[in-house]
Amino acid sequence: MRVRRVTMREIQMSLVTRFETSFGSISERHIVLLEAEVDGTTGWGEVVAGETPFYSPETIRTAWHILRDFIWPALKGKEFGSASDVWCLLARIRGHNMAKAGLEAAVWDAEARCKGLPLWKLIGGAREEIPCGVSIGIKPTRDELAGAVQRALSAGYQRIKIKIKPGWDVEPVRRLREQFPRIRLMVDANSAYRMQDWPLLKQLEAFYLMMIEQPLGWDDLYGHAELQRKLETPICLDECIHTEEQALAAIELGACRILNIKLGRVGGYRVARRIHDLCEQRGIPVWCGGMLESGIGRAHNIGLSTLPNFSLPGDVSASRRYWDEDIIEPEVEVTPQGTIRVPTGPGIGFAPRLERIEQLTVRKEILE
Ligand code: OSB
Ligand code: MG
Repeated sequence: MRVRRVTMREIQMSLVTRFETSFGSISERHIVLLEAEVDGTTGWGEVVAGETPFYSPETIRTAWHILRDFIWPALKGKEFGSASDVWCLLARIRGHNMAKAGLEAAVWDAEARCKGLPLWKLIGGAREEIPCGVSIGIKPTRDELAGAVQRALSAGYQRIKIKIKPGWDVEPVRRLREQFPRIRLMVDANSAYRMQDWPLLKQLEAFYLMMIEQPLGWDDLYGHAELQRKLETPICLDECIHTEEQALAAIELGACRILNIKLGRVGGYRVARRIHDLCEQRGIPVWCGGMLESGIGRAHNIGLSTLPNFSLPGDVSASRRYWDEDIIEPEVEVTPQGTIRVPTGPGIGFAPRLERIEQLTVRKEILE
């Protein structure tokens, strides 16, 4: 295989509802899409970096720069056997996992299309339907939060995650537990707490949460290990895990009992699968995180979620939760049972709507 050409596009899309986390609030997304021509086939990938470096160090602009000035030169003209080799060709470039993952994913899509296979089968997926959860942002009031939870439950979603931050934690969770005593509920702090806040996190244990996601620093494995020893509730790591080695360290240290895997954060399918396999061997359940992706990134998340150890509902939700109109055909839909049926067509199994993508494009560059 050889990548002949990559079209980079930055598109702009408005979220249906403003999304607030402990690190910021967003209503307009800028997303980098990659269209890769691999031999005679086209594959699509999405760079999940945000507009700001508040979730991770990468941004859409650093990704653009690294793709154009380093990733493309490392890949251009190179012959390789499978999409799984892309990671090795990029090994000299340290970090920038989201930029790498976007292109790797596009090559996987192309390889699967070329072989006439669904991408999820090519990566070894084993599930025809995936369980879905929702991630609900910080709301102005507890009533609005309860309303959003009720709507998600009515739509069928199997588990509810709410974002927390200091000042928006114990009381909103208490309120939800009063109204919804039996739902599968969890919280995500996006690194908003310090070790000395542990008594407050301990108070959350009264509400039998499925897990607490990333309470401490984005690179603080040791702190999470110390905190996990004080808590009965499983800690789930997100921001902390960028490599297979960090996943191993987290497990060995006891820094988490559950892992959130995001393709972008770990640099693509190759590493995501290795972390998945490691967790499976160690009895650590995983689930697929989300980054407010467009349909392209979401389609990849659906594929990844078919691997056997993705046993917990992920943040993989329907197109309409994010966008009035998505950029793929058909849109992603969630069944009343809170699942997504995995598509059976080749590649990601959804068709990019090129005309709509062009309309939304604010920047474009062709690498060849
Ligand atoms: O921490 O999982 C996170 C969105 C942007 C950045 C980080 C996170 C999130 C979400 C949204 O929780 C998940 C989704 O795409 O629905
Ligand atoms: Mg998270």
